[in-house]
Amino acid sequence: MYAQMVKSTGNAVKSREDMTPEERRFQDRIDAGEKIEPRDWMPDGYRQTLIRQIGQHAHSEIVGQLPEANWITRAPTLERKAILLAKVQDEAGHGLYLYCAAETLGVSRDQLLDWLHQGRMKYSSIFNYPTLTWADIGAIGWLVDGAAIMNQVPLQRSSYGPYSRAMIRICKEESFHQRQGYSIMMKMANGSEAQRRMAQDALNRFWYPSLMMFGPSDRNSVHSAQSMAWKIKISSNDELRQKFVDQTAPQAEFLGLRIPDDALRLNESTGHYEFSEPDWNEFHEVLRGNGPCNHERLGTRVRDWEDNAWVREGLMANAAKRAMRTAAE
Ligand code: FAQ
Repeated sequence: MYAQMVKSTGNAVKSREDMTPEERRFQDRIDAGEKIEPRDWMPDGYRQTLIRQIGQHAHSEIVGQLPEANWITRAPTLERKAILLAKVQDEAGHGLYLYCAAETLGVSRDQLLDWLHQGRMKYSSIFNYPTLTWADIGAIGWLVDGAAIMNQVPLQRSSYGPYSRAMIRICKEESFHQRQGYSIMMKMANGSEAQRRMAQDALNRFWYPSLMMFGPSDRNSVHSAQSMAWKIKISSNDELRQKFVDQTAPQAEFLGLRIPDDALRLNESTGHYEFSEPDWNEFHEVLRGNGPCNHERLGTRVRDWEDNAWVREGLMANAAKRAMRTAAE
C-alpha cells in the first residue's frame, strides 16, 4: 500500500537554458507573481505535481475525519459534541474544495478516490495514529490543525489559482479548529490531576507525529526544489517546522505541559527554539503502510465507500430523471 500513483517530476530543477520557449514564458509568469489558471498552458510536471499535492491534501482532509469521528459519540458535553461535529463536517468541506481544485487539472474525483482506496496515493501520515482519550481531540486541534495552518497559510499564495483560493477559505476555518483544540487542552490542563495527565499524555504521543506533517527534512525532500521554483510551495519543510515549534513551545508552557524533548530550548541569539528531529524511520514506516492505524483507516474508507454506493446511485438516478424531464419540457 501507499505507493505513489501520481508521479510528478522528482527531477532536478531545469535551468533556463534547458527550458523550451514555452517553459521559459511559463516560468516568467510564475516569477512575476502571476496566478496560473486551469486553461493556461502549463508544463506537464507542474500539472502532475499539483494533482499529487492537492490530491494528497484532499485525501488528508477526509481521512482526517476518522480519528476525530471516534469521539463524537463520547464527547464529554453536548456543547463539545456539537463543536466536534461541526469541525468534522468542515473537514469534509475542505476535502470537497480540494477535490474540485484538483478536477480543474483534468483528473476526476472518482479517479482520485480510486487511487486512495487502492492505497496508490498518500494522505498525511498523522492520521495513522490512534485517538485514545478525549485529550487527543484537544491535541489534534491544537497541534495537527496548528501544523496544518502553518503549512497552509503560505499556500494561499501558491501559483495555481484554484488551489490558492481554496486555501484562503480553508485557513479561515482551520483557525477555529485550532482554537477549539487549545480550549480543550486548557480545560484539561487546568482540571483534575487525572485530566492534566491525560493532556500531557496526548501531547507526548502527538508531538513528533505533528512535526512529521511538514514532510522530510529539506535535504531529503524530493519535490521541494522544483515545487518552490514553480511557487506551488512557498516555504520549505524545515522552515515551516521551525515556525511551528517557535509558535507552539510557548503555548505548551502556558498550559503548564512539557514538550517531550529534552533538547528543546530557546536560543536567545537566534530567537528560535532548538529541537530534536522526529524519528524518520518511524515516518517512513508509516508512509509504507505500517503505522498503527493505516489498515484501519483505509479499511474504514473503503467499507464506507462501498456501503454508501446506494446513496450515490440514488442521487445519480434522480439527477438523470430531472435532466430527462427538463429536456422534455
Ligand atoms: N504524510 O518531497 P517531499 C490537515 C511524502 S491537512 C504523508 O517533501 P512535498 C487538515 C510526499 O508526498 C494535512 N506523506 O514532498 C486536518 C512525497 O511522496 P511522493 C495535509 C508525506 O509534496 C486537520 C515524499 O513524502 N496537508 O491536516 C508527508 O514537496 C485535522 C517526499 O516529500 C497537506 O497535504 C506526510 N506528512 O512536501 C484534517 C498540505 N510528508 O509523492 C483533519 C499540502 C511528505 O514522492 C483534522 N501539502 N510526504 O511519493 C504539502 O505542503 C506538501 O505536499 C508536504 C510534502 C509538505 C506535505
